[in-house]
Amino acid sequence: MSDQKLEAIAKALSKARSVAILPHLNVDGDALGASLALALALNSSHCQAHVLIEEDVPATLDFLPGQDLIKRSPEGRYQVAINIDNGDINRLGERLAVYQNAEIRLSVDHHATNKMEADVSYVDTGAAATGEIIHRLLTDYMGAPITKDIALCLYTAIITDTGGFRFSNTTPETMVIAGELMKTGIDFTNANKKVFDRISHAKLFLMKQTMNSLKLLFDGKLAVACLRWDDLSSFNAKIEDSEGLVNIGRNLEGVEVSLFLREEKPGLFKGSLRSNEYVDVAQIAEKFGGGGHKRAAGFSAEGDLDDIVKSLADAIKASLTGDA
Ligand SMILES: [Mn+2]
Repeated sequence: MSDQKLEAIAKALSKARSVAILPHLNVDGDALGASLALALALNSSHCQAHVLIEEDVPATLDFLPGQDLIKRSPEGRYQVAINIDNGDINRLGERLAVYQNAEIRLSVDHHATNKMEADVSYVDTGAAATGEIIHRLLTDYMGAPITKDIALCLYTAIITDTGGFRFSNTTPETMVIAGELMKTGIDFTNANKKVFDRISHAKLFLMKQTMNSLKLLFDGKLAVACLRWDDLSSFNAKIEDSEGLVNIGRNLEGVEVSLFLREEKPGLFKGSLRSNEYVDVAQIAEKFGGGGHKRAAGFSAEGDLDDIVKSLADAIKASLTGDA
């Protein structure tokens, strides 16, 4: 089945001489893997494509190929800019100008809460990862060969967003694509080890702090945990070191919703929400100015931790009892 928007995106990319690829702030494996796969494919043809990010590449993703195509600042003006795995213009950070100054603005994403403005915006909420959409774009619409390097990037994108093919967003199509990628001979065990298993010393410390802070509310249906600024700064922890800590609460028996708050700067919190079976956490995150997926979402909040937890808990209580 052909999609007109993907066709238009493929056409614009095929004609472009320079492309800025813009994943969301604090890149994860899907955002960076999908971006690098596209960059590798475009650079192997006619075009100069850069992946622009503002932070360091997380150590968990340092094995991804194509990192010479990552730039910290734009090199001139780009003809085409493409937003990747991001539904919120604020998550372009300082790269917003690059996006707005491009002649053509494209967007490819899978977040249900996507609000990006673009000349062509393609959102497929049924795709487990943006990497799946990029795979479809490259193979079905651009006729680009999936090299081993591109395959490793896309495989990493998919395992990141499906938790290693375990989350409910995993589809038969996800497995078919992953199978195709494996056929190229990628070292998938290493990718899984780097993304899921290896932990830094800082992360071990943060895991302990998270467990110490964990509280249960509403008959154990809501787990709340937080990391304070002092915890994060005392161990020189990077943002990636707190990735996945929301799952400590989510995985506890009886828990439906896990709320994890990380104090990024004094008084400024980044919130993560996960649910197990029935609560739509994207709706809750949206009430607090964030967004995401039904079972995984995020938001930012400023102020006193107790107040923030209280207002979140009230909103979550309503959806736990069905009074939302
Ligand atoms: Mn994603």
